[in-house]
Order: sequence, then structure tokens, then C-alpha cells
Amino acid sequence: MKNMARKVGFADLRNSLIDKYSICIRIITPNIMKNADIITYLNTKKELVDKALEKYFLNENSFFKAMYYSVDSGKRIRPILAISSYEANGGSDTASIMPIACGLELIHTYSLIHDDLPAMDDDDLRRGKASAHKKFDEATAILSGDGLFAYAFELLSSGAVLSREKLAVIRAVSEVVGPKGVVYGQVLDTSDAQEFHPKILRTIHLNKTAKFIAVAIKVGAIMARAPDARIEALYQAGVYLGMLFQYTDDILDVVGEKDELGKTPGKDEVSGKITAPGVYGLDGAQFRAERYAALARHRFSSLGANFDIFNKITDFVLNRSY
Ligand code: GRG
Repeated sequence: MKNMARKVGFADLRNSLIDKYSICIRIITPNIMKNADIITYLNTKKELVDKALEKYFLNENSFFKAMYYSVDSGKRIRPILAISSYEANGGSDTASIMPIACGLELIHTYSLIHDDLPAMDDDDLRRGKASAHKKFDEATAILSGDGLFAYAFELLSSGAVLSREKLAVIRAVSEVVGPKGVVYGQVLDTSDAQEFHPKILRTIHLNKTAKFIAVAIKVGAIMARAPDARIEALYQAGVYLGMLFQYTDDILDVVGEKDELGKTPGKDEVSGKITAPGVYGLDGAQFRAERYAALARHRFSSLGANFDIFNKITDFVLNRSY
């Protein structure tokens, strides 16, 4: 992604400086260094996910090209969370988590394609290019979403054995993306009778976004065979991270730049959507975003140093500009 590339450029510069003036820089610029470290981490993971995704769209019929148009690019936050959680929980076999991480990205991409359709948000721009129904046509966009959803579950269940863990992953993912999660959130989000009430806002954010972010962390822990109590604790921490993610998404819709976001800012207000700035004002939304970040950090920290990566991801999400 363009922004990440820009920040990686900064990271490269910083790394070469560290080589020369190592100690001095670490003392003078600790916060900048931390930020650059997490950007480098996210970029490295994103590249792995990008490569794996590309592979899944090779050597198939021509429709795979249309689906891949929408899959290509994106921050890959959900797959990265799954991989990070897998590793933080002691998992070491990338081959067992990667198809699951990619499956999550396909479901997410499906939700974006359908979200952009005229019957929903009616958006022409996504991930810095024409949204699927604009690039192709509505039928292709709808079918791309349908295809990605089914293909995702093929990836989630891939492999010679459907282990207990994989079954748990499939159950957890299907629960949060269906009518108890993303679909329900979207139903409320697209409802004409929206009431600007904090409770409704919370229900929409929780279902549309937070549960999906949380389940990405959960599936990594499941695949690493973490104890049940830790899987649940990670899911709860992930819900706070997911609420934060949607808060910053809402805030960026007001203050973000089109080029950086790769989508049209200001759409929420135009379409009369219930958003965090709409309910609390911009300052109130920012205050609450920081509170969700603190809650997430508190929960991740309680799990020990292995999970510190999630504190860094939380800070990245809080401060993101895209
Ligand atoms: C069953 C998954 C599913 C979908 C059908 C259309 C629909 C119902 C739901 C739409 C839900 C939706 C668009 C939620 C918004 C979530 C969100 C914050 C999206 C932006 O995610 P980023 O910033 O995007 O991770 P990139 O492009 O970086 O991947």
C-alpha cells in the first residue's frame, strides 16, 4: 500500500541510521522508533499475506481475475491479527495459519464489495481504485462477493484433516460474519430508521466490525492450541481493538484524505449514517477511541509480554491515517 510504502521508506532510513548511531537514536527518538517498528512489522506480514493470496488466485478460471481485482490491496489487518495471535500463542507452522488468515481477508473483501453496491453504500471508490461494480458491473460485483465468501470457507477447511481446531475456527468465523455479526451490523447500518443513539451505535460497531477483528485474533489462538481461557481473553481484548478500529474508521471519514484512505471521505454524513462523530462529536469520538485503546491495551497486557505486539497494533490503529 502506498502509505505503508512511504512509511517503510522512513523505516529503511531509520534502520540505516541505527546502524551508524545506534544508541544515540534509541535514546533521543523512542516514540518515532516504536512507530517505525510496528509499520515495518505490519508491512512484512502484509507482504506474506499478499503473496499467499496471489497464489490462491492463480491457474483458475477467468472469474478468479475479477475476484482478485477486489482482493488485491488493502491493509490486511485481519489476516495479520490471525498470524500475530498464532505466533504470540507459540504457533510455528505458517502453513497451518496462512489459509485461515487469507480466508478472513476474502470474507472481508466480500463485505467491502457488497458494501459498495448501489443498494448499500453506493460507493465508486475502494482501495484506491474503482469499486467492483464500477470496474465491471453489478452482477459481477455481487457474484465476486458470493464467490469470495464460499472460497473463504474452502480455505478455512483446507488440508487433509478437519481437525478439532479447524472445526472450532470455522464455527467461530461463521458465527461472527453471519446474522449474529457482520450481516446484522450491516442490516442496522443500512436501515432507514436509524436513531442517533449511543446504544445503537455500539451495537452496529460491535457487530459490523469489532467481532470480526476479535475473531481474527481468536482463530490464531485456536490454531496454536492456546488454553480456552486465553482464547476467550484474547477475543474480549480483540472486541475492544475492533471497536477502536471502527471509531477510527468513522473519524477518518470526517478528517481523512481521499488519497490516503483509498475511498471517498465524507460519505457517512452525506448518507445520514450513525457514526461515532455523529453521536459524540469529533472530540468525543476521539476521546472514546482513546478509551477503547486503553481498554484493549489493558487486556492484552494482562496476558503477558508475548502479547505486546497487540499493544503496538492498538497504538497503530489509534493513530492511523488510513
Ligand atoms: C457477511 C461479511 C459479510 C458481509 C455482508 C456488506 C456487508 C454484509 C457488510 C459490510 C460491513 C462493513 C463494510 C463493515 C466495515 C468494516 C470496515 C471498518 C472496513 C474497512 O476495513 P479496512 O480499513 O479496509 O481494514 P482495507 O481496505 O484496508 O482492507
